[in-house]
Amino acid sequence: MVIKNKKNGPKVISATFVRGLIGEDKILFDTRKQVAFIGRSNVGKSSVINTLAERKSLAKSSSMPGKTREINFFLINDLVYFVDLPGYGYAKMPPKIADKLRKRIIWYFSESGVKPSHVVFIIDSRIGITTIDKEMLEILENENHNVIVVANKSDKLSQSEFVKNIKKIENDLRDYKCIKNIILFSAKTKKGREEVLNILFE
Ligand SMILES: Nc1nc2c(ncn2[C@@H]2O[C@H](COP(=O)(O)OP(=O)(O)OP(=O)(O)O)[C@@H](O)[C@H]2O)c(=O)[nH]1
Ligand SMILES: [Mg+2]
Repeated sequence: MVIKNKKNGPKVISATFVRGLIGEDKILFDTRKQVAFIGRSNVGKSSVINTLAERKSLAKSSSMPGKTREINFFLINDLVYFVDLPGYGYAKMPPKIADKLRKRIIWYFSESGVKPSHVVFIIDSRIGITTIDKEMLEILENENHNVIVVANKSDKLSQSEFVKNIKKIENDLRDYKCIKNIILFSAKTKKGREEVLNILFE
């Protein structure tokens, strides 16, 4: 059930942790749609989920990169699953573990049989699009996913970085047909929250 509050957009009434998968399991699959959250380690995937759901620690976040290792399913309003994926691209992670997590992410997108209604692709708005982000975007592009780019941590941008960084991000992403929206976001200040929820629940 989605209750639309005219002023604040869709309202999250219930949010619960359902299950953590490690890939190769049976995927959680029912008639409800799934929204996947993907991005480099530490960009704030878990924090963005908490902000969207208005819950402090539904998804576990940490200042140490590499926090989320399983594919965690959260049920929102008994209607849609938010799927918190492990991060990729953390240089200090032992290569064996990094490889396992990368395979886990690709398993979700390419082998699990799920076609998420939206993929929320999260970047750090100070850092922008990296080489490894582009590799991941290629996979999403080839499989025709419906991607929303969320440029998180915008509260950390200085005035001068603001315009410059947005322009650079838009320019770097201009050739990806799978990208439907680019939204400046802050899990800290909740900037962009209504905009993202409106797209996910439309
Ligand atoms: N200032 C600021 N800090 C943020 C924001 N979003 C996340 N953080 C911080 O960034 C760190 C990483 O956040 P997580 O949500 O754990 O990041 P993640 O992408 O889930 O990380 P992994 O699970 O390791 O891939 C934490 O210390 C958060 O408090 C934001 O919008 N603004
Ligand atoms: Mg996480």
